[in-house]
This record gives sequence, C-alpha cells and structure tokens, in this order.
Amino acid sequence: MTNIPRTHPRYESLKIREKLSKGFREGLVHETGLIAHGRGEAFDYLIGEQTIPIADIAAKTAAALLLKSQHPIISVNGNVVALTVDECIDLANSIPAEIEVNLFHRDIKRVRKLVDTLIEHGAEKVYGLNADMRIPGLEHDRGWCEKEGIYSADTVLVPLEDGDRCEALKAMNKKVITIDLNPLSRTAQMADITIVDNVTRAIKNIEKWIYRLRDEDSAALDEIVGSWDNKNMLGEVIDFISNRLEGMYYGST
Ligand code: PTJ
Repeated sequence: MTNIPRTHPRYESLKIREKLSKGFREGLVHETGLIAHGRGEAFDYLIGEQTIPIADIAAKTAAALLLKSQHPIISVNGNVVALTVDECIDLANSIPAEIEVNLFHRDIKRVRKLVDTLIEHGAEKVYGLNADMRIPGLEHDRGWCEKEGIYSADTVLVPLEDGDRCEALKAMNKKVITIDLNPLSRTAQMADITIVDNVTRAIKNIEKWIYRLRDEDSAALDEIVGSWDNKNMLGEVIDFISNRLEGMYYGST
C-alpha cells in the first residue's frame, strides 16, 4: 500500500482507491469494478465528497423501510465488500437483515471468496453460494439468487446495482433501496429509494438512522416512508450539483 500522508488533500479518496485495488488483487473485485468506481468517484467529486442533506434524508427513509420490512436483505457485490465489509455486517446486525452475495459478473470462485471474507469479518449467515432460484426476466448468470435470500425478500438494499436487476426485483414486488453516486443512472431512476452518496459513507449513515428510529412506532415509520418522493429527490440532487458548480465557477454570491 502506498503511504499516503493524512494531510494529503485527497487522502480519503486515495485510501478508497487503495482499498479497491487491494480487493482486486485479492480476487474480490471484478476488473470492471475499478472502472465503475471511477465513474462513481467523478460524481462524488461533483457533490463535494460529502453526504448532502437530501442523501441524509434518503438514508433515514431507507432505515425506516428496512425496520418495517419482514425479510430485508443486503445484496453485496465485489466493490461493496472490498470497501465496506464491516459496515455491511454492522448494518445487517442492527436491522436485523441478512446478506447475500449477488454478482453482476457471476463467478463461483469469487462468490466463495466474498462469502468467506464476510464470514471471516463476523457475518453469521451469508447467502449466495447455493443459488437455486432465478430472478425472472434477467438473462445470464446475474439472475441467480437463493430462495431463502433475495428471492423471498420483501426489501432489498442493493448498493452499486445495475438497472436491469433493480427493475426485475421491482417486478417481483420487492422494495428496492439503492446507493448510487450517479443520480442519472437507470438504477437511481428505478429504485424506490436512491441514496446518492458514496457507499463508504451511506452504509454507516443508514445504520445511524436505524439506531435513531428503532423505537418509533409503525405509524411513524410509515409516515417517513410514505412521504418519500424519489423522483423529486433526484431533481434536488441535480439542482445541488448545478448550484455547486455555478458557485465554484462564478464564485459564490
Ligand atoms: O462485483 P460485480 O460482478 O457484481 O460487479 C460490480 C460492478 C460495479 C462492476 C457492476 O455492478 C457494474 O458494472 O456496475 P455499473 O453498472 O457500472 O454501476 C455502478 C454504479 O455505481 C455507477 O452508477 C457508479 O456511478 C456507482 N458507483 C461506483 N462507485 C460507487 C458508486 N456509488 C456509490 N459509491 C461508490 N463507491
């Protein structure tokens, strides 16, 4: 690992890159995961590498929905495990929810490595190795999932998702929460709740809200979820980025 001084202005961003490249060398991250990260990083730059206020409200709404759910699942891929293995386990324990490894570029060796990594870090049960069902309408291997896991879940948290799978999960009447730095992506547009934030901040933030909301009654949670308007929120993110760029270019008024 390169020794990056804490004083470096891009310290956090460079540390995230290091984690991902380590994950790639260890066989957790698919090679295209590095490219996908670059796209996310560009959007993170545009929002100022911070959790913007609307993303915090999205995380709160996601927490309310997860607490309301009967069978919530956190679906993880290579990038998510490489960047946030401990955060995902803590979040799963706090809800409680279960975890399933579900890959875009499915490869059983990588699934096994990811499951083993999650178990080594303390996850009790991880689905994904015994995929016995298919998500209807999804071609190729990324449609495989476990009957007791994603297949029977009522809510799926899918960070860094591809739009097709998000759409197919919704067609199965599941609620889909995603974390995607790109507010223009098809996933961001398709999900019930989109958290436009870096997965490295968002997972911890959802957990913060789980602890804050866990004693609320069902009606209060329903109200939080019911007042969410995902399309409107995406518009707010675009406005946030536009205003920020305008301020940077013309100077703030
Ligand atoms: O491990 P696998 O086989 O499941 O593959 C994972 C990748 C990420 C390669 C696969 O799911 C993929 O190709 O994803 P996409 O379609 O490129 O979408 C990734 C989305 O995540 C893009 O919209 C990026 O902007 C966004 N993104 C990338 N890094 C982050 C992110 N969003 C939040 N936090 C990040 N760190």
